[in-house]
Amino acid sequence: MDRRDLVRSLRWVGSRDGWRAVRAAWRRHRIDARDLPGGGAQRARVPGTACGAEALPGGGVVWFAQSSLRVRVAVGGAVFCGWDGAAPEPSYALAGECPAADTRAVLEPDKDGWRVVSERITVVVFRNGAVEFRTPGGVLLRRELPPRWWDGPGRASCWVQRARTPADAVVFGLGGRSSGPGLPAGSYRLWNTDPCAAFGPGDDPLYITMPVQFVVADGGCHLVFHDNTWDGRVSLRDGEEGAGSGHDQLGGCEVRFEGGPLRYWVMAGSPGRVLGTWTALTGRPALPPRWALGYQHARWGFGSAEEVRRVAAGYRERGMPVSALHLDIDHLDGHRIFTVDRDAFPELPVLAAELREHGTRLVSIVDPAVKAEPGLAVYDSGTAADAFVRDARGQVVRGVVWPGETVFPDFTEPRVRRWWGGLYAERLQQGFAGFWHDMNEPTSFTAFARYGEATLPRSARHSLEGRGGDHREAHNVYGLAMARAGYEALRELLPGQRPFFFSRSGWAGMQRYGGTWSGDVATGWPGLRASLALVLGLGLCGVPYSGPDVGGFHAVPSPELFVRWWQLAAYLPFFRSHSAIDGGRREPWEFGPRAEECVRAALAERVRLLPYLYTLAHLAHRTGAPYVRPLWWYEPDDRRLRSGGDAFLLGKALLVAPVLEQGATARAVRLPRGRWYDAATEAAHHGGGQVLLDAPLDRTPVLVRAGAVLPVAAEGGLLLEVWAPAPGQTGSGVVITDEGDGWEPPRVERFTSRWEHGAVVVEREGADEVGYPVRVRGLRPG
Ligand code: NBV
Repeated sequence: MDRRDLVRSLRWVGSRDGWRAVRAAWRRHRIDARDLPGGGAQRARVPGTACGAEALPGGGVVWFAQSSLRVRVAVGGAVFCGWDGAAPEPSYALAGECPAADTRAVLEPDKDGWRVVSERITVVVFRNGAVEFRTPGGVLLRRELPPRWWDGPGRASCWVQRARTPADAVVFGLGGRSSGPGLPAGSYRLWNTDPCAAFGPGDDPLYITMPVQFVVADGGCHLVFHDNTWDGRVSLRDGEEGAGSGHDQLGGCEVRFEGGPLRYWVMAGSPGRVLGTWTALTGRPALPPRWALGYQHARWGFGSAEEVRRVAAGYRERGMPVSALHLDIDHLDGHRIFTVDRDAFPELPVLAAELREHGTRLVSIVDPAVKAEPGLAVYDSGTAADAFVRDARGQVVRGVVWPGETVFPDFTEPRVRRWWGGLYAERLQQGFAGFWHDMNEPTSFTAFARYGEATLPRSARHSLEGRGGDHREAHNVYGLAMARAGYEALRELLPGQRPFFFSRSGWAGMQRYGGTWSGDVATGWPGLRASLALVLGLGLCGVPYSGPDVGGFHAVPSPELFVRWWQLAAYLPFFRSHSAIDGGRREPWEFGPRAEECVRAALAERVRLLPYLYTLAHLAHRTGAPYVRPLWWYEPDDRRLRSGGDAFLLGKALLVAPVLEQGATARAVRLPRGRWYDAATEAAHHGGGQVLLDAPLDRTPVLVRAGAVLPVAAEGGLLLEVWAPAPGQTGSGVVITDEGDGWEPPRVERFTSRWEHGAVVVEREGADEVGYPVRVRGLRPG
């Protein structure tokens, strides 16, 4: 803690809630010391030598002197490995029932032990318990050393497993990490954490952690997911290329958990295939309603309905469309959830209806903590429903959050999810159309770190779907289970509409219920860079809908920084400006006429690209492919593309090279192969190398892939923008349209582009007519 933080803490501790937080932290400390006795100092157990094997559907089980390993290939290609009898279920990550075994895969003896050959992965189990995963061509994807187990506090079985990956491998993912997208060597904790301050690159862990590693190497890509919700750590080590032979050349990773099963899934193939398999297993990303792809404006501290009206009118007068305004905790009565401060926000439904007439929806923040106040309807009904987390002695656990002393619903109990879900009816009556889950790591304030973390006691009891367990197991899925409660309720309350949720915390599978956002990213150029790392990394974990607080959370950005942040976010799925109560305003006109002009241009481009973004939303929902893709997505074997993380592909057609540096008016970017056109000048660039692009303040460099067929909004509807294929080449594009909401199957149209007699021709697959006006671009000579 630096001196400034200390002074801030002391000031805070001097406040009423501060003293409450000291008390709560002390309580938490005492409960854990009482209910979680320390672990025994024991020798670690290892599997020992293999003594036999048995073939079972999809693979088999190998018996070791002191353990067993089940290998099971599932239909769809994912390989499950479970040590010590661990099965794939129950699991918070899996979308539904575990996929059936692929009976074509069988366990057979091998010179080193046993192997299971499947379509995309060959698994070799060695007699000492090491396990290798190879491509069908025999290239090593990862080699795991025999695991080790020992007893931890409260008799939890801790374990560690080391793995080797090719020296050129780069690891992405692990949830929302600020230092990526390619994760540098180091140790990453798996424990969802509110940093309780604005964060920048390298601050770790953050709100969403996931034991999901997306590994990209020359020899192939794979995703490994350790299905374990406990506190853990992944340590990454760089490979030392050329430093010797054999395993010296391999990079490495160590996974350790403080409890829970040693079970994991491995899937391999092209990046698209891997994410397809991953989201088939854990759920396809929820399809947002179309309005959720428009620009949205939030602020902690609107303070009154009048201020909301003023901001909305400001955008309207300037012809800048806002699809949603987000109300933060200041619209609640004393920060109590599911209430309204009726003095400051009288007649919220009227405000909502008024805004709606202009195409703007209202989104509500929802925190999980309930003020412990008898007489408060939510507290009383929750108490009657026995909804709140208790300690090992049966006392309801109390913490401190915005409303003061609070209690926490146990979302891991189906009955509690139903009770909680019913509360959203009140929000709908107030006129809200979407939901913003915050503080659900869960966060309960702590005064000083030495009294423990800003969350519930680790010994607090949870239902865990009736199995029973403590917070060490439930913590990381608290936000995920809260999202499930809200999403399932909305499906019932408004069956004809697609729910719109985004959640600060979550875990593997959270995409089933909605998206997320950066959380409190620090205002500053490093924060801008971290915003992009988060979106790219989360996309590779199956969570494609996210975006940062435009302008950063806690301070006033310079006009230049605001413009650059806005320009980046205009190409990200969730496009929302937001600021803390003391972070100033984010209305574009607050930053001067030049900034306003630049922002207006970026917003106009966002609106123009909406049909394309909407198609990408549908594609993400159908295949798991994120809208925002790393540059190596189509060429994962190109090492130079793997090392850059400051530019990205938006779908297949666009390459966005945002300006992330102060004062820059040009920037370099390494292009994937093929021909690319500058979207602004139509100048052609040859891919495979580095190019320098102009980036004056009013423009983000964007390139378009030759041959792309891009749906864009034009007066009177949709237009196909067709970018000339490279000579002798063809191109393609897909357009997915629907009503913008609801559950009717969309219309999917595929187009191809090619040269014919010196002209660019576009055709719709399976139809005689293209069906849309076409504009050909990229014909500029040179
Ligand atoms: O609800 C207030 C804020 C919210 O504006 C922000 O987006 C969240 O990330 N919230 C955190 C709680 C307070 C943070 C200091």
